Amino acid sequence: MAIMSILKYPDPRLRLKAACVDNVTDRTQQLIADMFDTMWDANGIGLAATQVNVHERVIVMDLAADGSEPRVFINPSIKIIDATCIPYDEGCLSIPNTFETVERPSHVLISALDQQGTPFEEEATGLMAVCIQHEIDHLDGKLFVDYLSSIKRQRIRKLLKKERA
Ligand code: GNR
Ligand code: NI
Repeated sequence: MAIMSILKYPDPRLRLKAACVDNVTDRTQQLIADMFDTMWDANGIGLAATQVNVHERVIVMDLAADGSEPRVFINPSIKIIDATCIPYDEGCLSIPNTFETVERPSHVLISALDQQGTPFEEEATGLMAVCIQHEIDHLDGKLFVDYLSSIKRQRIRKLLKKERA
């Protein structure tokens, strides 16, 4: 069990593009275990490896946030099934104390490898659809604040800077 430290906006390492996982190894399993510990410790519902400064395409998720629904997505991709956007008040463990409304497609088909490296597909709506899009964005170096106006983004950046100082 290891709790990793979570990079905080505007750390430039959050902008790196994560590489595909070629082989799911013991090292991948260790990373996944540590990511779950880190996510649950921080009371998050999802975590992308990018946020713990590992630039590989690995996501963990537990929409219940209590250990009851652990999910792993390796090399995830999505296809949009319904492009109708739904608004959701998003937060991010890399952007503490900040919630803003973001609109994303409401229904997606996820393709990924599971923890054993076996491919699977799954349809997602609601919070699951929001969360997988938020996490895949992390793997591509993108943050939810990128969808806001630059004025709002600037304000968030200054507030976080002040809180940390
Ligand atoms: O814990 C989290 N909650 C959340 C709420 C609304 C939309 C997305 C999320 S993901 C976030 C954890 C996180 O930062 N994952 O990258
Ligand atoms: Ni996030």
